[in-house]
Amino acid sequence: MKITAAKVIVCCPGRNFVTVKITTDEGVYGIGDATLNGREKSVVSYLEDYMLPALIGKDPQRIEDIWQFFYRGAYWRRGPVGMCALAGIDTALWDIKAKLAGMPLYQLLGGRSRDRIMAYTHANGKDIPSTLDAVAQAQEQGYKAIRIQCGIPGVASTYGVAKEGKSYEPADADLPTESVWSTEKYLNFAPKLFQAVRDQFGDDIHLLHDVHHRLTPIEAARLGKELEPYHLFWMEDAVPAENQEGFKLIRQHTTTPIAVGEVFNSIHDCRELMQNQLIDYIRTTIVHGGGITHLRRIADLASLFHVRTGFHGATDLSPVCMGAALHFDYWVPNFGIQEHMPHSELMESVFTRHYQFEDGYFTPGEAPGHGVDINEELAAKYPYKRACLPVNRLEDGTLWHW
Ligand code: CS2
Ligand code: MG
Repeated sequence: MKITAAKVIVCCPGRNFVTVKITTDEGVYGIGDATLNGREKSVVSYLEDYMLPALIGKDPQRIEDIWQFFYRGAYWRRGPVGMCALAGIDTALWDIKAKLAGMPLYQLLGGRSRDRIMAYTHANGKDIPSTLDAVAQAQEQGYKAIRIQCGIPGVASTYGVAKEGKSYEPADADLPTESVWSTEKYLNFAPKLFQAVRDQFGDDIHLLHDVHHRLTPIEAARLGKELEPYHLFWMEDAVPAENQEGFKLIRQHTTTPIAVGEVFNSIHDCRELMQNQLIDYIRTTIVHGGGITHLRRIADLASLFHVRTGFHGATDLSPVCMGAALHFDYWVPNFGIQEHMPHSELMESVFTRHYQFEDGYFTPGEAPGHGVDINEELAAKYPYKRACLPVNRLEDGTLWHW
């Protein structure tokens, strides 16, 4: 069996997506997500100029060998662009293999380990009352787990809060916009926010929160400690994860569970944090982590240290990644939770999917492969439009972590 064609489909039905499509001489094709928010065209070039031409003629069934060809063979290994490009190819090859086997991808991975997949969604508002309204809406939609983000009094805008009347999309301008941040105001405010949520919604609902890389380890330790009475499901990305030693300081001070890893792209980024049990959930997902082949290795390593998966699932990860992720979630023994920021109707119109949401849980569907496809004709109607993520400054003008 041979790969006869491989291409990249870039489209922008409300936001940019990069999709890899690989076709074989037996007419079976597979697709994979290769979207890297704000850096899409870098991945397109990496694929079109250096990877896809080398795929032609290869046996698509040799997933592992192809993975190693593009990892070990790259010389300049790892990094978000290369691993995202590799993820697109790898996911497409797993899609092909499952279609050839006539089974849904989760069966190929080892069958399902659960009956359904718990998801969490986002609730955000400019202030506590509007955030509480958003939590109520998410509950009405059936979610049992909800991420809470809120505007901070005295801070013009903050991460995770949608602009008035819009759904949340961080890559919101051709070039980076600038936002302002105050750690002091945030740390003084956050416990009040979660007190209000628990007061109104009680103890049963799972609450999550994304700090989005903005604290130092001792500040994260303070936050985790002060949020303990509200028993969060997790506190995410409390500090930038380059300094993994810093997580020891957080761990010494708080029992609030810790999630990290959506910006990681290889097992080597995750290893120290997991083997030292400094985190509880690993967020690295299929599109940014080198595909299904590599995520299986990350999940297996995680399972040795009580770490569970908590796949990143923002709207800048396409429905193709969501579909593949749900098959992975259905199988993986150390599953934690799946993020779900719903794609818009327009985005979903370009991608057909088999995964289903019901009462707070997903099932991946029984179609052969990962069950997601792209309507190329429709995709062509929405050409790429550059959009960059914001940058962030402290109130004194210091460029900070966004
Ligand atoms: C966020 C993401 O969903 C999350 O946890 O961290 O929305 C993140 O900001 C975007 O994926 C960046 O493109
Ligand atoms: Mg996050």
